[in-house]
Amino acid sequence: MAILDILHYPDERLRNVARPVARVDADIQRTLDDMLETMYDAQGIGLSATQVDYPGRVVVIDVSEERNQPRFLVNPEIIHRDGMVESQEGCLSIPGYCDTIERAESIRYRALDRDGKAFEDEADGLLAICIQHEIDHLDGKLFIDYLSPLKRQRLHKKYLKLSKQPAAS
Ligand code: GNR
Ligand code: NI
Repeated sequence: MAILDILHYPDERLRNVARPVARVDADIQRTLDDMLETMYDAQGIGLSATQVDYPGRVVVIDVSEERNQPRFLVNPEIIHRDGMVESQEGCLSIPGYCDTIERAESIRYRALDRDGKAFEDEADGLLAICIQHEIDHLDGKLFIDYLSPLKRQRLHKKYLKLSKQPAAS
């Protein structure tokens, strides 16, 4: 396993749209395992392929307190949304910023698991939020895209400046 580099806003590669995975083979499984290790290392509850500059539609999630319930979603799709909730979000690709946006409260989704087996399930609470956040990443979308233009512009300036400074050690 390996810890991968996580891209930081405003890296343009965060805007790439990921391609569907044709087959869950050993290469994809290794990527999923590396992403899981990277997510645990960064103390996130989810991580998308886009954030580690991998071109396929894959996501890892663990919303458990104990950090022992990993979920692997390949080609995830939301097939139904219900309700609306305010969601306080942060993102490993936008370190140090969090804000409140609206998300669907509960979802029905389908995906392939780590063995390439198709499944369908329902989610609510933090898991539903996280799945929506990660699928957005696969579509090149960030949670700050839902904020007002004024807030986004302020954020963009701040993170552009940060990105031009030498990395902290
Ligand atoms: O670790 C994360 N926490 C989080 C909190 C509220 C809503 C979404 C998230 S996902 C985030 C990890 C991340 O950036 N995944 O893309
Ligand atoms: Ni994120």
